[in-house]
Amino acid sequence: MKIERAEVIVTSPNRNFVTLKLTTDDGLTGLGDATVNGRELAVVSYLTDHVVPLLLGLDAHRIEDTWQFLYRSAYWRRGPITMAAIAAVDMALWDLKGKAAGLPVYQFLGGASRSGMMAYGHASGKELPELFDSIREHQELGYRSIRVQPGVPGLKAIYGVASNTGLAGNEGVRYDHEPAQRGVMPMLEDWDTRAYLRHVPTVFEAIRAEFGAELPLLHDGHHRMTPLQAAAFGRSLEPYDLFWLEDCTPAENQEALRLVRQHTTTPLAIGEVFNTIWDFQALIKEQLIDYVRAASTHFGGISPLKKVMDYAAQYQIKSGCHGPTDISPVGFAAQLHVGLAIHNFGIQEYMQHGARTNATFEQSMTFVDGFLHPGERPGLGVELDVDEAGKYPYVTAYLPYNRLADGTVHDW
Ligand code: CS2
Ligand code: MG
Repeated sequence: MKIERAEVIVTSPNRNFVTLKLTTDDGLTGLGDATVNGRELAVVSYLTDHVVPLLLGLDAHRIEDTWQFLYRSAYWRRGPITMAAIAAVDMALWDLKGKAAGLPVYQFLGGASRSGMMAYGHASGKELPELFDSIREHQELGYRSIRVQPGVPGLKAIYGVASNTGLAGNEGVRYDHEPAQRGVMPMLEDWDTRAYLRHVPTVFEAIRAEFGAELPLLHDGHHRMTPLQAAAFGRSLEPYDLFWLEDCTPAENQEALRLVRQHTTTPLAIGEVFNTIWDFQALIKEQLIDYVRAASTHFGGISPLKKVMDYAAQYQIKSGCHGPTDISPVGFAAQLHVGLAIHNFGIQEYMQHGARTNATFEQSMTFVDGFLHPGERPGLGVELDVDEAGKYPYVTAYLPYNRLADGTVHDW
């Protein structure tokens, strides 16, 4: 099974996606996701100019060897662009191996450890009534766990709080234009950490009063706090029993988590912006987090994702893979196969793709009663309709950013 053709396909059905398609000499095709939100064309160049020429003629069965070759031979290690490009190759090779053997990928990772994976959806709203409606909408869709992002009095626009209402509004693409906005400049939002820290606990108190003690609730701090602020925030949320607090501090400084950890028992999740197992080294070894947020697409693919989750398992740390709409259906399927197989699965984020995206990427994945399953189709279980993809050329789109009242750029 030799790689005969490698194509990089860019499509923007509801948002931009970069997909690698490998074809072997026996006519099998494998897909990999290389989407880096807001920097898509950099990965296209990395793949087209520097990876595709190296792949032609290689034995498609040699997944680990190909991964090590791409990682080590480049000399320049890590980083989102490099690791997304390697991820796409890794996923496509797993897809091919599955198709060649007639087995879904999870069977190569140890087989199923469960019958389905609990997913969480994103509820948001500027005011409480809108937020409660959003939580109910998600419950009606089957979600049993909910991430909550409320508005903050005095702030106009906050990342993670959807600006339009109705989950199925605009062709089911409410999530697809949020967070990345189509346009040539990132959208400007505002931020005030003290107002946020005062307000959010009152929101969780109201949610517990309305929805009861049982519903698992999550919250994303989006790297905005200092260690001291995060420690106090985690403590103020303890009465509301969160499933997790995500990205409380910018975690490139892993030491910050030691301080946060000493002061709060609110579970912590980190790692959607990480690219390698090394980024998690201190966080896992010192048990500074409870959930690993890596995504197959930004972490070098299925092979390293399985490795980091196995490492985390030794410390009772669980998976909580990043699953926003900027992970394409291919990347999403890849991590569902890992999640089904590992023993230490925790939860899977699941924002839903828009209708045009689902028509472009045909998927075997299912979401029933709040539980995800990758399906039984050989390989990853995703096929790309190339004609459909060709209808939607790349559109410039950027994530937003924010500034404080005095104009200083802040973490968003
Ligand atoms: C978010 C994402 O899903 C999440 O937890 O943090 O919306 C993230 O900001 C985007 O995927 C960035 O591309
Ligand atoms: Mg996040």
